[in-house]
Amino acid sequence: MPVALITGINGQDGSYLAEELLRLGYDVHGTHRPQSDLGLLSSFRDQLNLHQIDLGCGEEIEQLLTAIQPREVYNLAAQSSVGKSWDEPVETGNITAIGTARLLEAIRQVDKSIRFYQASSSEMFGKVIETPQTELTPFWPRSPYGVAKVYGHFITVNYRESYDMFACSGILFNHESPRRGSAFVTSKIARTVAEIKSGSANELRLGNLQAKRDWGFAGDFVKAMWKMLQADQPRDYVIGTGDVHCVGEFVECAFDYVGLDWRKFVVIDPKFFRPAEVDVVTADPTRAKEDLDWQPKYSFEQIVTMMVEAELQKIQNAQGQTQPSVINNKAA
Ligand code: F7E
Repeated sequence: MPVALITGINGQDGSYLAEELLRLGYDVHGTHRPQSDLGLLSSFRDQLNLHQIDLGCGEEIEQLLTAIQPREVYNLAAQSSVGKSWDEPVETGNITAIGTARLLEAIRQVDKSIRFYQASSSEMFGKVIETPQTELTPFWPRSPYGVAKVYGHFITVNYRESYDMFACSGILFNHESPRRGSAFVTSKIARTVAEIKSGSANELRLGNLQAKRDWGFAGDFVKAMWKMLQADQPRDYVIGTGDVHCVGEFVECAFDYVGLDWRKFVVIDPKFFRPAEVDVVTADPTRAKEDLDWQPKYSFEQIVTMMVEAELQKIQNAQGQTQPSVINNKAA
């Protein structure tokens, strides 16, 4: 049974990847920080080996690698909120950037043959130099988070080139799901739209509606992570859909789904604007398609619908109702 280690297993991507690796027959280990919420793992937690470790401590990482001897390590742990990274720039650098170096160095010390996946981000492209973005597009990060991810990306490239390690980065564009953390805009929109529909909220406060993102489904994207580590050669890959929409379109699509006019509920609040913005990012995932036979399956509309529907369902479950969902109402 191959052994895999996922850092940050309790997040959106960690939970989808853990499920995928279990399905593929792996012995799955995962790290999480003390006191972190493990709710996303609850339905299959008994099949996982969980370890309380954060990427702030290289020694603990080395001990864990020595004990479990993984074939593959997926580094998904990070301070992943772009907005929060302006409030916590040093901690973001410590975990998101230097944490990657700690992990790579621990792998080098324990077993150089371990295959390593780094979660790089489209935030590295920032103020984009060309459109669409490929693996060769230069970076211009626009936040402490983006800067930290650039470090993580290049230290991964550097370990590959210096030590001949199988280390590669997936440059992932935005990827969403009903498991998305509540701080991210898609999750906030889906949750609040469901609350407005069910009468427990009356407005949705947002910042920049013009920002454009290439939104995919997280469950599709974790499959690309695994494929990258099964390839003959380690390479970096852009993972995205190539389909771009602005935040306002996400809002409109979510309100449309529940039959409400978004203009009556959305309030623009300067508090949610960022000191520097990434205006638009667009993936060119050609390399992933050609080398890995990877393609996203879910469309923008399907993702919006899936997220709003999941939030409506949560509200219904909390209220102990058995009424049919909006989807079923519409079908009827
Ligand atoms: O913001 C705008 C905001 O926080 C998207 C992370 O997974 O993807 C994610 O980073 C856009 C921005 O994601 C609100 O200004 C408007 O333009 O959902 P977000 P992100 O910053 O794109 C990349 C690929 C990662 O790697 C990151 O880890 O939405 N926006 N109003 C808002 N954003 C938030 N959060 N809240 C608002 O009220």
